[in-house]
Amino acid sequence: MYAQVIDTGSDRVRAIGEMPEEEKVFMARIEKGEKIEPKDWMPEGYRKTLIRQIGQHAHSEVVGQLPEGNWITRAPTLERKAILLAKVQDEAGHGLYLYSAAETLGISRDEMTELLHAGKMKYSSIFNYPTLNWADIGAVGWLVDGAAIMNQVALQRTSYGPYSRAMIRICKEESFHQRQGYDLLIKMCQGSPEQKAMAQDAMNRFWYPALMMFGPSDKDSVHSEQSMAWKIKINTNDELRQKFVDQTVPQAKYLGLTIPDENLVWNEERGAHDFTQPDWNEFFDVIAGNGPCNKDRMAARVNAWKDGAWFREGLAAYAKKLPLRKQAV
Ligand code: FAQ
Repeated sequence: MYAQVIDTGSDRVRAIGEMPEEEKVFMARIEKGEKIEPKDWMPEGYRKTLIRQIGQHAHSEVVGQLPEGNWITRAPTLERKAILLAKVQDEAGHGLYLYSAAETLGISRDEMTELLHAGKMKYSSIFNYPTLNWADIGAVGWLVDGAAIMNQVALQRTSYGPYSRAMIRICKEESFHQRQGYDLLIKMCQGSPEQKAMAQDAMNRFWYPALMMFGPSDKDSVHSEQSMAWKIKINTNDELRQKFVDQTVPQAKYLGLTIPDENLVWNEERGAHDFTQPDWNEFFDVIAGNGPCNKDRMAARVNAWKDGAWFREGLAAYAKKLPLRKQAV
């Protein structure tokens, strides 16, 4: 169902000697750390890879509103409700920055939405897992936003200007998201034994899906080599996953939560934690459309798109009328 239709043509990294002159100039700019802007010459594979990655990221932000939106009406206090509402609205905003960045590459937001709805573009695997208890909202902020930021901080230095600038703004907001999730879990972990048990249950269910957010292990990553040569990606999937584990272990300890991995241990020699990899069969199954919530998530998005048609049509009709009215005046 989720076959890759945005053919990036980027499977093979070419040597500089094999490149036409304009591509050599492009690669020299990338090497120097210059930003590539929308009107600059770029290889077709670079453009398509960006549309695939930025579009997928935009879809993730929008679909990512659903698991949290599920708890807005059931937030335990007015303050928590206001925080959650603000966070969910931020995710919509992040989607908009990212759709706008992708639009500079020659694809419209409508086209990307249609590709998503047709199962021809992806969104992050994580949002196919349900939020079953209130502590899950803490886990989404702490672990899911935490994993997202770990990747996005590096993406601020990505080579495509509009993407890099969107990332700078998004990272500022995501850091608030992560802190609110951690704060929520501190309160629950210092609360009643039942609340602590809810937090541990959330940790148990979100740990491995959070690790999966960084993508398959490097040996199975299709795009990393070319994307890193183009500085679209700055780190490999495994590098970021390792950094995330190393950052999260002391935070879990402070909360008094146990990470559900018996093999998690500090490796003095490597200066990093050894840990159990997620179940990669589950990951590939989820991104193939068979996760616990894939069907619900897509149904919710398709229905929202249909329900909003009258509003989009109204805006388009108004935009058409405006210059005519101005002319008449
Ligand atoms: N889920 O060759 P690679 C957030 C696919 S934002 C689904 O390694 P790549 C905010 C990949 O597309 C979270 N599919 O791919 C928030 C490819 O398939 P394709 C989103 C995945 O692109 C928080 C295939 O596997 N962040 O959470 C996933 O070089 C809380 C092979 O993989 C971004 O999108 C996955 N996890 O590296 C919102 C960041 N991983 O396309 C609400 C930008 C891999 O050939 C609440 N994206 N695949 O059919 C990236 O950095 C990269 O795209 C990676 C994957 C690192 C995700």
